[in-house]
Amino acid sequence: FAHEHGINKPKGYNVSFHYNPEMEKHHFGMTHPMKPWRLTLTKSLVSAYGMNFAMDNYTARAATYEELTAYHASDYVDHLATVAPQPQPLDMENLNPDLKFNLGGSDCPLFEGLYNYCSLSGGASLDAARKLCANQSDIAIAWGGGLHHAKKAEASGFCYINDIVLAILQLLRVHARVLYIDIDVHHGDGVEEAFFSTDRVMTVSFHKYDPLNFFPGTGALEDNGPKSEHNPGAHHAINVPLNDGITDEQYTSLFENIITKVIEKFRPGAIALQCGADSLAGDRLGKFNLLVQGHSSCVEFCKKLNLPLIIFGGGGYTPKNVARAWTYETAIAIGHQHHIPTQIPIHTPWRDRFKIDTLLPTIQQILGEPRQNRNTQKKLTEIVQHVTEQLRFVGA
Ligand code: TV1
Ligand code: CA
Ligand code: ZN
Repeated sequence: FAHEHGINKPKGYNVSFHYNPEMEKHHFGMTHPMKPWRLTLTKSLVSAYGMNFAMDNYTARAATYEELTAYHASDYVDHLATVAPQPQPLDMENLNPDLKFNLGGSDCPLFEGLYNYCSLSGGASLDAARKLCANQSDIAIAWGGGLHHAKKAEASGFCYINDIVLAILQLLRVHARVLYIDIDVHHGDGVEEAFFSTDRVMTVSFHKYDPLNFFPGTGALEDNGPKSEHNPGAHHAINVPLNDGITDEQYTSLFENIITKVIEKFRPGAIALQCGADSLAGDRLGKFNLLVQGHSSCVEFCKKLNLPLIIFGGGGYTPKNVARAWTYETAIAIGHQHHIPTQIPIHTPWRDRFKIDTLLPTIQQILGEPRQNRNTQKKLTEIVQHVTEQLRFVGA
């Protein structure tokens, strides 16, 4: 397609795409919501649109032990490398009474090739970060990354290795300040925790917040980093707690409003954007009303800031919707979004999996009836106000 329409790689603007087809061969278990196969579907749609002609494509390598232990505890990584997979399925809640490093429960099962899966995800995000550091990419994309819940010495919420933290540590070698933005429907707790005590990383997560009923239960509006004013990390964690049913219009306005103010005060040298697609309408776990348009407007907005940008995947549990969003966001990165046909190309492998043949389905096409919107304008205004007040403590 790109060939026919003469919209090949523009000189002077580089997007790199970091991906390893080995990743999707791994399985968390039959009924587990995390399906690495969504990466195959995404890659196949990106290719069907001919977008690979407009980017530098890299087959990501596996991260080394030394790279993984740049953040993670070595006894945890050792354990990950040696634990034997359990017989599948093990899909009932925590059948294993003794979860070493929180491994082997239903959320973070021990599956065949687990260590390989983790190091490939980490390797792709590290490669992406290094391309940005070397000024060889303006935007680097790693859809296999974005595993924001992993802790230093613990697996959590489908995440084992925190590829985002590893990538940001690379960016910090070159940039004085890095801004982390997280549009996954879940709170980016692992990344927030890793950089809790530094003023060199500001974390901003937008998420559904319902501490008793929605994972991980953290990320209240008032949680803005260490409570001690002597800790440099104070005021450097921004949380945007939301309720079910938020619309494109509300989300986009909130995002642009908050990120504009954050950029003004924090003045980052680079941006790391986690694009979890479970914030889309029709997700198996998420209950927002976001369309691909609203979700991807966040990517478009970040691109316009003209800072080195690394883009990760993350959650996303309805594979056809994940593939649509991440394909459209790839198009935004390379500047093709207004030139590609919205009809899914006829030769796309697994085209029937998309059910509806458009890249940009309406809320009616996805859900029939939208979910009830439980976000009042009053609450959203309050959020912006609180964030603005926090930012008064940030910057020179
Ligand atoms: C096996 C089989 C595991 C079916 C897990 C949904 C399953 C979930 C399953 C599930 C599920 C969660 C918790 C409960 C804490 C547990 C990639 C007290 C239908 C970034 C991680 C969500 C989200 C974890 C990851 C959450 C990400 N929700 N079916 N598990 N325990 N865990 O609530 O942010 O998207 O749901
Ligand atoms: Ca989030
Ligand atoms: Zn999520």
